Amino acid sequence: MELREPVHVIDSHTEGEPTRVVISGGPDLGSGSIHERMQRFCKQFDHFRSGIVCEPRGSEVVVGALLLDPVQPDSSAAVIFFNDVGYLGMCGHGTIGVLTTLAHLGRVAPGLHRIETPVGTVEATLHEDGSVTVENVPSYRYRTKVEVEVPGYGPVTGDVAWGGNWFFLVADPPCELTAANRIELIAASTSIRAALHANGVTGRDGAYIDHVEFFSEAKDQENSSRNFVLCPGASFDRSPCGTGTSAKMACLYDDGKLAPGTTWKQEGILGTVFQGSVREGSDGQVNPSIRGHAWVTGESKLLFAVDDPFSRGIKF
Ligand code: PYC
Repeated sequence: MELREPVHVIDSHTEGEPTRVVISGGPDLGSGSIHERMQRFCKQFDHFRSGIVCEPRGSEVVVGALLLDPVQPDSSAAVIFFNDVGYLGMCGHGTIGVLTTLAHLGRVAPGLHRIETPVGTVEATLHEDGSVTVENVPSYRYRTKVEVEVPGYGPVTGDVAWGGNWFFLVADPPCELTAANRIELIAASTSIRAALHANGVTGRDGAYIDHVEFFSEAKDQENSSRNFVLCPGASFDRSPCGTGTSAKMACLYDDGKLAPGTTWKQEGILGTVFQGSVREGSDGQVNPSIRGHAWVTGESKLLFAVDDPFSRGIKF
């Protein structure tokens, strides 16, 4: 069997949501800013993205993270996040997974680290107990109480907010937020996303809103709220979603319901929790932080035979 160069990956999960970090064997994206290198990745090596995260080597749940050399000498890493349908600006659970993976490899020690992403450099602290706090990119609410007519569901109202990705946040879910209801929740959130698109509801500068987030009361009284997050494509976040929690906290801050420094405990669909808080930023934005825990689950060499019809992944 003739093989292409193997790809060394380390898998982890952050509060239930998987991250696959590409350690070696990735495409040569040349030099330049992380944003420029992401453009090259999309245009010339998209088959690499799909081959790493899609079936048969991955699944729609997996978020990939391509490790690159950072531009700034004081950064610990640069990273491009991707999934089964495309690329993510930032990824909270993924950043926790990346730092945990780098610690597993012995490349970072507990302390503060700077990680470059296509939407800005984030700081992340690896704590002695193995948990990670991510100081996410500045986040803000862009539009409040937007009503959209959703075929089969009627009018749905939500806020549009940025937390490193674009979110539509809905406080009135169609059913109880439980993993058992995931099929119904995916159907409803996918219909909302399509209706936003059909009605021209976007993020700033016409950006496509690719995440939809439902909220309800927390199941555990210790926590502040529970969510369900539809990710780009048809997968849902098994974790409480770092960028989604950031978008939520930006809205709460805007409503005067979350004071800077107060802990917000966001429970996800599996009952796992991200602890968040905000610091006041400029122009009404907030600087959010989220803390969670990742666990390494595997270390593998992905093989690609030259005649494998699915070396670019299966496209459904
Ligand atoms: O944790 O920010 C996040 C995230 C985005 C998509 C999946 N997880």
